[in-house]
Amino acid sequence: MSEQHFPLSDFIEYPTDEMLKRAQDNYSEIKRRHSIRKFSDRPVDKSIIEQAILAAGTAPNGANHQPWHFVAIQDPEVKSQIRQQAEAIEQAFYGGRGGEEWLDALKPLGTNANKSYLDTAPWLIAIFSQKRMNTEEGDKTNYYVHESVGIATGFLIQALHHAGLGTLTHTPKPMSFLTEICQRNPDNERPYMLLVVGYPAEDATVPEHAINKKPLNEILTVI
Ligand code: IYR
Repeated sequence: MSEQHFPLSDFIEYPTDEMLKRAQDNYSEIKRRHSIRKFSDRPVDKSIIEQAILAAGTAPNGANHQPWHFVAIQDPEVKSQIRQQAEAIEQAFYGGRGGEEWLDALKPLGTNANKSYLDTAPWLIAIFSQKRMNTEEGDKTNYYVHESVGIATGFLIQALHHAGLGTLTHTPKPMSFLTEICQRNPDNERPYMLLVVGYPAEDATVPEHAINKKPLNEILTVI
């Protein structure tokens, strides 16, 4: 038997010209989002992080199981532990484990194994995906876990940008150290991504390489 359904009372329809204007405004705002690799240590209120996580939690996902968990880290001691572990992994990566092709692809970004922003930025958000969901009726399988958590992460990045903060997606490989540091259950949860959050440092830069986005005719086919 299907559950009760409610009318879609909060959908808003706009006149066509207004709809185009809204789409343009959204594009203008989102195209100002750039990954930040130099953060200010200025504090950011927890309430901003909480609102952004609420937005992430509205993402479409498999069977509405919401297969994610977010750990928002501000404790300097925990951030420092994360930095130490991440840098050890990145040293191996940049020391050759990444392989020539990958390391070559990163050259225009100018990245290296130094991850001082993991200490400097006021917040790190560790995003975990969940294989199964615990309910009163027992354990249930989660579906489309990777897709769901990916979309939620996109929502989170957008929400933080919209609020006026900079972010960096960070995915040291392997990331299992985050499970331990954040004290998450390794049987059910996998670290998906580490998001660095804060104000950009005054001298933060964006590599030219990262500004060039593919034109519409390269990324869109209309049939
Ligand atoms: N995780 C490394 C390497 C890295 C990989 C990709 I793909 C990037 O777009 C950027 C960096 C690091 O954080 O330096």
